Amino acid sequence: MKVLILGGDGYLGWPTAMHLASRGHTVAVVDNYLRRTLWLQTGVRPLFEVPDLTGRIARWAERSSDNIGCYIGDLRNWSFVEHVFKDFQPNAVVHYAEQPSAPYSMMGREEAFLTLRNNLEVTANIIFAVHEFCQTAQIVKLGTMGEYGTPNIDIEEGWLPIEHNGRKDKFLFPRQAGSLYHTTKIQDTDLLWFYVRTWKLCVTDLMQGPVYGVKTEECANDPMLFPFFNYDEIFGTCLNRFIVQAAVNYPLTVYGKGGQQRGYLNIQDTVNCVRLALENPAQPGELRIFNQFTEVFSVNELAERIATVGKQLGLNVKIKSIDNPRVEAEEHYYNPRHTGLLELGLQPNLLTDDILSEMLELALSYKDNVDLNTIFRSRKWR
Ligand code: USQ
Repeated sequence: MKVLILGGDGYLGWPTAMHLASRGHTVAVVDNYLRRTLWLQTGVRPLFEVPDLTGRIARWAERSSDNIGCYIGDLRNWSFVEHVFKDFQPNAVVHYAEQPSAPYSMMGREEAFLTLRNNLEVTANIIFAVHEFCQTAQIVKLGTMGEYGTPNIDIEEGWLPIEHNGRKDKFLFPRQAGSLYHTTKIQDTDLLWFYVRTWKLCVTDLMQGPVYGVKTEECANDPMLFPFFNYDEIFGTCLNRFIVQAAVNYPLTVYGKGGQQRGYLNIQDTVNCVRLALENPAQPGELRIFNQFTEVFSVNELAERIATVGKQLGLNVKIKSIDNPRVEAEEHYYNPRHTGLLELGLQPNLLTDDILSEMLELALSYKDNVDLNTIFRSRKWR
Protein backbone atom coordinates (compact mmCIF):
# COMPACT_ATOMS: atom_id res chain seq x y z
CA MET A 1 0.00 0.00 0.00
CA LYS A 2 0.99 3.64 -0.36
CA VAL A 3 0.18 4.97 3.08
CA LEU A 4 0.11 8.63 3.98
CA ILE A 5 0.49 9.15 7.73
CA LEU A 6 -0.92 12.48 8.82
CA GLY A 7 0.58 13.61 12.12
CA GLY A 8 3.65 11.48 11.42
CA ASP A 9 5.83 13.28 13.97
CA GLY A 10 3.52 12.40 16.88
CA TYR A 11 3.78 9.94 19.76
CA LEU A 12 1.97 7.34 17.65
CA GLY A 13 2.49 8.66 14.11
CA TRP A 14 6.26 8.06 14.00
CA PRO A 15 6.17 4.47 15.36
CA THR A 16 3.35 3.72 12.90
CA ALA A 17 5.46 5.05 10.00
CA MET A 18 8.40 2.79 10.90
CA HIS A 19 6.13 -0.20 11.47
CA LEU A 20 4.32 0.07 8.14
CA ALA A 21 7.56 0.73 6.26
CA SER A 22 9.15 -2.34 7.87
CA ARG A 23 6.17 -4.41 6.65
CA GLY A 24 6.83 -3.44 3.05
CA HIS A 25 4.38 -0.58 2.62
CA THR A 26 5.42 2.66 0.92
CA VAL A 27 5.09 5.37 3.54
CA ALA A 28 5.11 9.17 3.67
CA VAL A 29 4.58 11.30 6.76
CA VAL A 30 2.99 14.74 7.03
CA ASP A 31 3.31 17.09 10.00
CA ASN A 32 3.44 20.78 10.90
CA TYR A 33 5.15 20.21 14.28
CA LEU A 34 2.09 21.57 16.09
CA ARG A 35 2.77 19.43 19.14
CA ARG A 36 6.34 20.73 19.40
CA THR A 37 5.06 24.31 19.04
CA LEU A 38 2.51 23.78 21.81
CA TRP A 39 5.21 22.48 24.16
CA LEU A 40 7.12 25.72 23.65
CA GLN A 41 3.97 27.76 24.23
CA THR A 42 3.01 25.91 27.41
CA GLY A 43 6.54 25.58 28.79
CA VAL A 44 6.81 21.79 28.87
CA ARG A 45 9.38 19.39 27.45
CA PRO A 46 9.32 15.67 26.71
CA LEU A 47 11.38 13.30 28.87
CA PHE A 48 14.11 13.16 26.22
CA GLU A 49 14.79 15.02 23.00
CA VAL A 50 14.06 13.30 19.69
CA PRO A 51 15.26 14.45 16.25
CA ASP A 52 12.86 16.20 13.90
CA LEU A 53 11.33 14.21 11.05
CA THR A 54 14.27 14.75 8.71
CA GLY A 55 16.62 13.37 11.35
CA ARG A 56 14.36 10.43 12.22
CA ILE A 57 13.87 9.50 8.58
CA ALA A 58 17.62 9.64 7.93
CA ARG A 59 18.26 7.44 10.98
CA TRP A 60 15.60 4.94 9.90
CA ALA A 61 17.09 4.82 6.38
CA GLU A 62 20.50 3.95 7.90
CA ARG A 63 18.95 1.01 9.77
CA SER A 64 16.65 -0.27 7.02
CA SER A 65 16.47 0.15 3.29
CA ASP A 66 13.25 2.18 3.56
CA ASN A 67 12.90 5.72 2.34
CA ILE A 68 10.03 7.32 4.22
CA GLY A 69 8.70 10.37 2.35
CA CYS A 70 8.11 13.61 4.23
CA TYR A 71 5.92 16.69 3.80
CA ILE A 72 6.11 19.53 6.33
CA GLY A 73 3.09 21.82 6.35
CA ASP A 74 -0.33 22.56 7.77
CA LEU A 75 -3.16 20.28 6.67
CA ARG A 76 -5.63 23.11 7.33
CA ASN A 77 -4.15 24.75 4.24
CA TRP A 78 -5.91 23.35 1.14
CA SER A 79 -3.12 24.14 -1.33
CA PHE A 80 -0.67 22.14 0.84
CA VAL A 81 -3.17 19.27 1.09
CA GLU A 82 -3.66 19.31 -2.68
CA HIS A 83 0.11 19.21 -3.27
CA VAL A 84 0.63 16.29 -0.85
CA PHE A 85 -2.20 14.16 -2.25
CA LYS A 86 -1.35 14.82 -5.92
CA ASP A 87 2.34 14.20 -5.33
CA PHE A 88 2.13 11.03 -3.21
CA GLN A 89 -1.13 9.53 -4.58
CA PRO A 90 -1.91 7.40 -1.52
CA ASN A 91 -4.25 4.44 -1.47
CA ALA A 92 -4.48 4.60 2.32
CA VAL A 93 -4.51 7.54 4.72
CA VAL A 94 -3.90 7.25 8.47
CA HIS A 95 -5.20 10.33 10.27
CA TYR A 96 -3.48 11.26 13.56
CA ALA A 97 -3.14 14.95 12.69
CA GLU A 98 -4.99 16.40 15.67
CA GLN A 99 -4.41 18.41 18.80
CA PRO A 100 -4.55 15.33 21.07
CA SER A 101 -4.62 16.68 24.61
CA ALA A 102 -7.84 16.94 26.61
CA PRO A 103 -6.22 19.16 29.29
CA TYR A 104 -4.85 21.53 26.59
CA SER A 105 -8.30 21.89 25.04
CA MET A 106 -9.67 22.93 28.45
CA MET A 107 -7.06 25.60 29.25
CA GLY A 108 -9.02 28.53 27.83
CA ARG A 109 -10.82 29.97 24.82
CA GLU A 110 -7.77 30.19 22.56
CA GLU A 111 -6.74 26.61 23.27
CA ALA A 112 -10.34 25.45 22.77
CA PHE A 113 -10.58 27.22 19.41
CA LEU A 114 -7.20 25.95 18.24
CA THR A 115 -8.37 22.41 19.03
CA LEU A 116 -11.73 22.89 17.31
CA ARG A 117 -10.31 24.52 14.20
CA ASN A 118 -7.34 22.22 13.82
CA ASN A 119 -9.15 18.95 14.39
CA LEU A 120 -12.28 19.67 12.37
CA GLU A 121 -10.66 21.56 9.49
CA VAL A 122 -7.97 18.92 9.04
CA THR A 123 -10.55 16.12 9.08
CA ALA A 124 -12.72 17.98 6.57
CA ASN A 125 -9.74 18.68 4.28
CA ILE A 126 -8.77 15.01 4.32
CA ILE A 127 -12.30 13.96 3.43
CA PHE A 128 -12.38 16.38 0.49
CA ALA A 129 -8.86 15.40 -0.63
CA VAL A 130 -9.65 11.68 -0.63
CA HIS A 131 -12.87 12.30 -2.56
CA GLU A 132 -11.15 14.53 -5.12
CA PHE A 133 -7.77 12.82 -5.60
CA CYS A 134 -8.03 9.19 -4.47
CA GLN A 135 -11.71 8.24 -4.00
CA THR A 136 -11.03 4.53 -3.45
CA ALA A 137 -8.33 5.10 -0.81
CA GLN A 138 -9.25 3.99 2.67
CA ILE A 139 -9.10 6.35 5.63
CA VAL A 140 -8.04 5.00 9.01
CA LYS A 141 -8.92 7.64 11.58
CA LEU A 142 -7.78 7.68 15.18
CA GLY A 143 -10.82 8.30 17.32
CA THR A 144 -10.99 7.86 21.08
CA MET A 145 -12.83 5.75 23.63
CA GLY A 146 -13.54 9.09 25.29
CA GLU A 147 -16.21 9.74 22.63
CA TYR A 148 -18.48 7.36 24.54
CA GLY A 149 -17.76 8.82 27.97
CA THR A 150 -18.68 6.57 30.88
CA PRO A 151 -22.34 5.57 30.36
CA ASN A 152 -24.16 3.33 32.78
CA ILE A 153 -24.64 0.66 30.10
CA ASP A 154 -22.28 -1.62 28.14
CA ILE A 155 -20.40 0.22 25.35
CA GLU A 156 -20.68 -1.41 21.91
CA GLU A 157 -18.12 -1.07 19.10
CA GLY A 158 -19.44 2.06 17.52
CA TRP A 159 -22.94 0.93 16.58
CA LEU A 160 -26.00 0.28 18.72
CA PRO A 161 -29.05 -1.61 17.44
CA ILE A 162 -32.24 0.10 18.63
CA GLU A 163 -35.80 -1.18 18.71
CA HIS A 164 -38.30 1.62 19.11
CA ASN A 165 -42.09 1.37 18.86
CA GLY A 166 -41.74 -2.03 17.21
CA ARG A 167 -39.22 -0.93 14.52
CA LYS A 168 -35.47 -1.61 14.39
CA ASP A 169 -32.47 0.39 13.16
CA LYS A 170 -28.77 0.79 13.92
CA PHE A 171 -27.24 4.08 15.13
CA LEU A 172 -23.91 5.40 16.30
CA PHE A 173 -23.58 4.57 20.00
CA PRO A 174 -24.58 7.65 22.07
CA ARG A 175 -21.56 9.87 22.63
CA GLN A 176 -21.02 12.17 25.62
CA ALA A 177 -17.45 13.35 25.85
CA GLY A 178 -15.77 14.72 28.95
CA SER A 179 -13.57 17.39 27.30
CA LEU A 180 -13.62 19.72 24.32
CA TYR A 181 -10.85 17.65 22.71
CA HIS A 182 -12.95 14.49 23.02
CA THR A 183 -15.94 16.42 21.64
CA THR A 184 -13.96 17.29 18.48
CA LYS A 185 -13.38 13.58 18.00
CA ILE A 186 -17.15 13.01 18.10
CA GLN A 187 -17.54 15.74 15.51
CA ASP A 188 -14.85 14.06 13.37
CA THR A 189 -16.83 10.82 13.50
CA ASP A 190 -20.00 12.65 12.48
CA LEU A 191 -18.22 14.34 9.55
CA LEU A 192 -16.82 11.02 8.38
CA TRP A 193 -20.19 9.28 8.74
CA PHE A 194 -21.91 11.98 6.69
CA TYR A 195 -19.40 11.68 3.83
CA VAL A 196 -19.34 7.87 4.02
CA ARG A 197 -23.07 8.02 3.32
CA THR A 198 -22.75 10.74 0.70
CA TRP A 199 -19.57 9.83 -1.17
CA LYS A 200 -19.18 6.13 -0.28
CA LEU A 201 -15.79 6.63 1.36
CA CYS A 202 -14.08 3.62 3.05
CA VAL A 203 -13.44 4.57 6.67
CA THR A 204 -12.26 2.81 9.81
CA ASP A 205 -12.62 4.83 13.03
CA LEU A 206 -10.39 3.43 15.78
CA MET A 207 -11.77 4.35 19.21
CA GLN A 208 -8.52 4.19 21.12
CA GLY A 209 -7.95 4.30 24.87
CA PRO A 210 -4.89 5.86 26.54
CA VAL A 211 -1.65 4.40 25.17
CA TYR A 212 1.43 3.66 27.27
CA GLY A 213 5.04 2.82 26.55
CA VAL A 214 7.96 3.96 24.45
CA LYS A 215 9.45 1.12 22.52
CA THR A 216 8.05 -0.65 19.50
CA GLU A 217 9.88 -3.45 17.68
CA GLU A 218 11.20 -1.05 15.07
CA CYS A 219 12.86 1.49 17.37
CA ALA A 220 14.44 -1.30 19.45
CA ASN A 221 17.00 0.39 21.71
CA ASP A 222 17.88 3.34 19.50
CA PRO A 223 16.82 6.55 21.31
CA MET A 224 17.08 8.42 17.98
CA LEU A 225 14.05 6.40 16.84
CA PHE A 226 12.02 6.59 20.07
CA PRO A 227 8.72 8.46 19.94
CA PHE A 228 8.59 11.50 22.17
CA PHE A 229 7.35 10.85 25.68
CA ASN A 230 5.46 13.41 27.75
CA TYR A 231 5.02 13.29 31.52
CA ASP A 232 3.67 16.81 32.11
CA GLU A 233 0.11 17.63 33.17
CA ILE A 234 -0.94 18.78 29.71
CA PHE A 235 0.44 16.27 27.22
CA GLY A 236 1.35 13.30 29.43
CA THR A 237 -1.20 10.54 29.90
CA CYS A 238 -1.91 8.82 33.18
CA LEU A 239 0.24 5.67 33.05
CA ASN A 240 3.21 7.36 31.38
CA ARG A 241 3.02 10.17 33.94
CA PHE A 242 2.92 7.76 36.89
CA ILE A 243 6.03 5.97 35.60
CA VAL A 244 8.03 9.21 35.52
CA GLN A 245 6.60 10.36 38.86
CA ALA A 246 7.69 7.05 40.43
CA ALA A 247 11.19 7.46 38.97
CA VAL A 248 11.66 10.92 40.52
CA ASN A 249 10.03 10.13 43.87
CA TYR A 250 7.01 12.39 43.20
CA PRO A 251 3.80 11.05 44.81
CA LEU A 252 1.62 9.55 42.06
CA THR A 253 -1.06 12.10 41.18
CA VAL A 254 -4.31 10.16 41.50
CA TYR A 255 -7.08 12.59 40.56
CA GLY A 256 -9.96 12.44 43.07
CA LYS A 257 -11.16 8.99 44.14
CA GLY A 258 -9.14 7.22 41.43
CA GLY A 259 -12.02 4.95 40.40
CA GLN A 260 -11.92 6.35 36.82
CA GLN A 261 -11.66 3.35 34.51
CA ARG A 262 -10.26 3.47 30.98
CA GLY A 263 -9.24 0.91 28.35
CA TYR A 264 -5.44 0.99 27.97
CA LEU A 265 -3.07 -0.42 25.37
CA ASN A 266 0.64 -0.81 24.73
CA ILE A 267 2.13 1.40 22.00
CA GLN A 268 3.16 -1.80 20.17
CA ASP A 269 -0.52 -2.77 19.98
CA THR A 270 -1.42 0.65 18.54
CA VAL A 271 0.82 0.13 15.52
CA ASN A 272 -0.37 -3.45 15.12
CA CYS A 273 -4.03 -2.36 15.25
CA VAL A 274 -3.53 0.35 12.63
CA ARG A 275 -1.77 -2.13 10.33
CA LEU A 276 -4.50 -4.74 10.82
CA ALA A 277 -7.16 -2.17 9.99
CA LEU A 278 -5.29 -1.13 6.83
CA GLU A 279 -4.63 -4.68 5.67
CA ASN A 280 -8.32 -5.61 6.17
CA PRO A 281 -10.01 -2.49 4.79
CA ALA A 282 -13.55 -1.24 5.26
CA GLN A 283 -15.83 -1.47 2.23
CA PRO A 284 -16.86 1.57 0.12
CA GLY A 285 -19.72 3.26 1.95
CA GLU A 286 -18.79 1.68 5.29
CA LEU A 287 -17.91 3.46 8.52
CA ARG A 288 -16.33 0.60 10.45
CA ILE A 289 -15.62 1.20 14.12
CA PHE A 290 -13.31 -0.75 16.44
CA ASN A 291 -12.72 -0.12 20.14
CA GLN A 292 -8.93 -0.08 20.35
CA PHE A 293 -7.67 -1.12 23.79
CA THR A 294 -6.66 -4.36 25.42
CA GLU A 295 -7.29 -4.03 29.19
CA VAL A 296 -9.37 -1.91 31.54
CA PHE A 297 -7.79 -0.42 34.66
CA SER A 298 -8.85 2.16 37.20
CA VAL A 299 -6.42 4.94 38.06
CA ASN A 300 -5.99 3.38 41.54
CA GLU A 301 -5.13 0.00 40.01
CA LEU A 302 -2.45 1.58 37.82
CA ALA A 303 -0.96 3.46 40.77
CA GLU A 304 -0.87 0.32 42.91
CA ARG A 305 0.72 -1.77 40.13
CA ILE A 306 3.46 0.84 39.64
CA ALA A 307 4.07 1.13 43.40
CA THR A 308 4.54 -2.64 43.66
CA VAL A 309 6.92 -2.88 40.71
CA GLY A 310 8.74 0.26 41.87
CA LYS A 311 9.36 -1.35 45.26
CA GLN A 312 11.00 -4.32 43.52
CA LEU A 313 13.40 -1.82 41.90
CA GLY A 314 14.18 -0.24 45.26
CA LEU A 315 11.96 2.83 44.79
CA ASN A 316 9.74 4.16 47.55
CA VAL A 317 6.65 5.02 45.48
CA LYS A 318 4.02 7.10 47.25
CA ILE A 319 0.45 7.58 46.03
CA LYS A 320 -1.50 10.78 46.74
CA SER A 321 -5.13 11.53 45.94
CA ILE A 322 -5.39 15.15 44.87
CA ASP A 323 -8.37 17.38 44.18
CA ASN A 324 -9.46 16.39 40.65
CA PRO A 325 -8.78 19.24 38.18
CA ARG A 326 -11.13 17.56 35.65
CA VAL A 327 -14.89 17.23 35.51
CA GLU A 328 -15.51 13.48 35.32
CA ALA A 329 -17.09 10.55 37.14
CA GLU A 330 -14.62 9.22 39.70
CA GLU A 331 -16.55 5.98 40.23
CA HIS A 332 -18.63 4.47 37.45
CA TYR A 333 -19.74 1.39 35.52
CA TYR A 334 -17.44 0.58 32.57
CA ASN A 335 -17.84 -2.38 30.24
CA PRO A 336 -16.79 -1.63 26.64
CA ARG A 337 -16.72 -4.38 24.00
CA HIS A 338 -13.41 -4.82 22.15
CA THR A 339 -13.57 -7.91 19.99
CA GLY A 340 -13.23 -6.52 16.44
CA LEU A 341 -9.46 -6.09 16.38
CA LEU A 342 -8.91 -9.43 18.14
CA GLU A 343 -10.96 -11.02 15.34
CA LEU A 344 -8.65 -9.36 12.79
CA GLY A 345 -5.69 -11.08 14.50
CA LEU A 346 -4.46 -8.69 17.21
CA GLN A 347 -2.33 -10.48 19.79
CA PRO A 348 -2.31 -8.15 22.78
CA ASN A 349 0.83 -7.17 24.66
CA LEU A 350 -0.66 -6.92 28.14
CA LEU A 351 0.62 -4.75 30.99
CA THR A 352 3.00 -7.15 32.75
CA ASP A 353 5.32 -6.35 35.65
CA ASP A 354 8.22 -6.79 33.19
CA ILE A 355 6.82 -4.06 30.95
CA LEU A 356 6.29 -1.76 33.93
CA SER A 357 9.81 -2.32 35.18
CA GLU A 358 11.28 -1.76 31.70
CA MET A 359 9.40 1.55 31.52
CA LEU A 360 10.55 2.50 35.03
CA GLU A 361 14.17 1.74 34.18
CA LEU A 362 13.96 3.88 31.06
CA ALA A 363 12.44 6.76 33.07
CA LEU A 364 15.16 6.36 35.71
CA SER A 365 17.84 6.69 33.04
CA TYR A 366 16.39 10.10 32.04
CA LYS A 367 15.34 11.29 35.50
CA ASP A 368 17.76 14.24 35.48
CA ASN A 369 15.73 15.72 32.61
CA VAL A 370 12.48 15.85 34.60
CA ASP A 371 11.11 19.32 35.36
CA LEU A 372 9.11 18.78 38.56
CA ASN A 373 7.24 22.06 38.05
CA THR A 374 5.43 20.74 35.00
CA ILE A 375 4.09 17.57 36.66
CA PHE A 376 1.09 19.16 38.33
CA ARG A 377 0.03 22.78 37.97
CA SER A 378 -3.49 22.25 39.25
CA ARG A 379 -5.23 23.94 36.35
CA LYS A 380 -8.96 23.37 36.88
CA TRP A 381 -11.37 22.48 34.06
CA ARG A 382 -14.40 23.77 35.89
N1 USQ B 1 -5.51 10.91 35.62
C1 USQ B 1 -5.10 10.89 36.94
N2 USQ B 1 -3.90 11.44 37.24
C2 USQ B 1 -3.08 12.00 36.29
C3 USQ B 1 -3.49 11.99 34.93
C4 USQ B 1 -4.73 11.45 34.63
O1 USQ B 1 -5.80 10.40 37.81
O2 USQ B 1 -2.00 12.46 36.64
C5 USQ B 1 -6.81 10.31 35.23
C6 USQ B 1 -7.73 11.29 34.51
O3 USQ B 1 -8.44 12.09 35.43
C7 USQ B 1 -8.58 10.35 33.69
C8 USQ B 1 -7.66 9.17 33.40
O4 USQ B 1 -6.57 9.28 34.31
O5 USQ B 1 -9.65 9.88 34.44
C9 USQ B 1 -7.12 9.16 31.99
O6 USQ B 1 -6.50 10.39 31.74
P1 USQ B 1 -5.32 10.54 30.65
O7 USQ B 1 -4.70 11.88 30.84
O8 USQ B 1 -4.44 9.34 30.71
O9 USQ B 1 -6.12 10.40 29.29
P2 USQ B 1 -7.11 11.41 28.54
O10 USQ B 1 -6.99 12.80 29.01
O11 USQ B 1 -8.47 10.81 28.58
O12 USQ B 1 -6.57 11.39 27.04
C10 USQ B 1 -5.67 10.40 26.55
C11 USQ B 1 -5.01 10.96 25.27
C12 USQ B 1 -6.07 11.19 24.22
C13 USQ B 1 -6.84 9.91 23.99
C14 USQ B 1 -7.43 9.40 25.30
C15 USQ B 1 -8.12 8.07 25.19
O13 USQ B 1 -4.32 12.16 25.57
O14 USQ B 1 -5.45 11.64 23.02
O15 USQ B 1 -7.88 10.14 23.08
O16 USQ B 1 -6.36 9.22 26.24
S1 USQ B 1 -9.50 7.95 26.29
O17 USQ B 1 -9.08 8.35 27.64
O18 USQ B 1 -9.96 6.58 26.30
O19 USQ B 1 -10.50 8.86 25.80
